[in-house]
Amino acid sequence: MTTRSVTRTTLDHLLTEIEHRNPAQPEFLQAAHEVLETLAPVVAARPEYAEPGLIERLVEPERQVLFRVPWQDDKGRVHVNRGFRVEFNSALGPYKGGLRFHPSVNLGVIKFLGFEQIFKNALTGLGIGGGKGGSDFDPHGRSDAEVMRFCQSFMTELHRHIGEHTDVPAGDIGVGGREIGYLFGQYRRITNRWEAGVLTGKGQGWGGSLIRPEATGYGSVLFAAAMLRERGEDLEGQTAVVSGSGNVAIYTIEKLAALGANAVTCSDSSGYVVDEKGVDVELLKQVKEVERGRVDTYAERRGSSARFVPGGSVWDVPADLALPSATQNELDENAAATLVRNGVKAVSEGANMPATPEAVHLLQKAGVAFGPGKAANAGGVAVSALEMAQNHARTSWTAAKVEEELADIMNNIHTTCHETAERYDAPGDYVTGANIAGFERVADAMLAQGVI
Ligand code: NDP
Ligand code: 2IT
Repeated sequence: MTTRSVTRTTLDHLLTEIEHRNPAQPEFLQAAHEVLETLAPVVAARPEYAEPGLIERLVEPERQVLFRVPWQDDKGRVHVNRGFRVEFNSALGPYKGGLRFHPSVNLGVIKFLGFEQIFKNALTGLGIGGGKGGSDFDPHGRSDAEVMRFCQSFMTELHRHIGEHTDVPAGDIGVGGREIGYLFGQYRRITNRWEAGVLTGKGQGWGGSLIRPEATGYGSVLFAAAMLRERGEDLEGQTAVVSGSGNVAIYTIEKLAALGANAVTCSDSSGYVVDEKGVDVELLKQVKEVERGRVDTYAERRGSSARFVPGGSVWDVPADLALPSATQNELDENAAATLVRNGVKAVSEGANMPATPEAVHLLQKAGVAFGPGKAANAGGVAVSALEMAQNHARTSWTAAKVEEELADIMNNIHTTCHETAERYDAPGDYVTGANIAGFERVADAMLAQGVI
């Protein structure tokens, strides 16, 4: 047997062990499989990575915090939600990653997101470890006062576990500027400290960075542009299908338009909108960010160019590019086959793990340029780290400076993934490139810091 096949067998055993230890956590197991399955070449080439216990430590969070979050609605009724913070790996810096408020949140979902975050944050080249948190609280239809009381109760427990040098949460699904404001207020009140760097995604004027709201979507488009450049193409004149209509989707659509491409869809959990003229991002912002409405309202107001399709799959709409920007496993094998049939050239994952493993395989086999989330959507957390740097220096940078840094970081991530894939005999395979490059950086730090 070759070294690589011995390594493969060892990794397979490890995966079986991980399955036994983490029953009923399908999303975490999916994420662990996806990473470990690509590591054989690097573990075979670098014997230090085969050291007993290294990968076992990597798949086990350093700390997991689970807590009760009681709160009262506007009628005085008491609700009890669950709060989570998984502090996965701090070899490269304080735990860093968002908070998700969505009814589907459970420990397995937070562990999958935290695990992905380790490698994503490593790829940015900045000093941030990996973590993730959230709650099964559903903010849809809740008043501002209810969201505030929930956030205050959540932070009343979370504050014990976070800090600018320890763990720095930010937003994710269901957590945006409003929630970060309420969370920061409660942290400040309880601790009696102005500790700006404890949360990122703060408002402008009280420690937030310019371009943080835009960063994930802009970065995902820049990653798509870099993949196209590699193939001698650019974004000019390309059409795109985008899913979601939240933070990532909105700024993905905005950047596509700015670079000469045209997003013809957006969606939410009720259905999708096709807009032949291209999505009007200002109208979408008004409906979603100001009024907290739904995409069917966008279609009603937009006039004859747009129609709302209840349910259905946004991936049925033909386009040159696909940028899934809603949630995990939203793009399955059937959807991937439809995209390929319709001639898609590149897929850039704005969301975390939106494509299923079968979909990724099919797209790659068909020669589609595929940018995995841990590379393509790293712009958000990268600008969060730049927000931390600004907070630490008690300064704030211009939008132009932050955008320039973001573009550099996204191009560097693209180059790193591309070159790493070539180095390990997988040219054009950004999944392998991202996993190995992220792994090398974290594993080297863990080995240097001893068995902890
Ligand atoms: P938002 O809450 O702003 O928007 C989420 C969007 O996705 C909404 O349109 C929502 O529709 C839709 N959606 C969420 N869950 C589901 C579901 N189960 N089925 C169908 N649609 C769904 O979140 P973000 O835009 O911030 O996050 C989107 C994705 O990007 C997530 O995967 C997140 O982890 C990832 N991400 C976010 C970053 C950030 O900086 N915010 C950074 C990197 C990645 P509805 O309102 O109907 O639920
Ligand atoms: O998935 C992600 O990278 C985020 N939700 C952003 C995390 C952050 O700390 O900005």
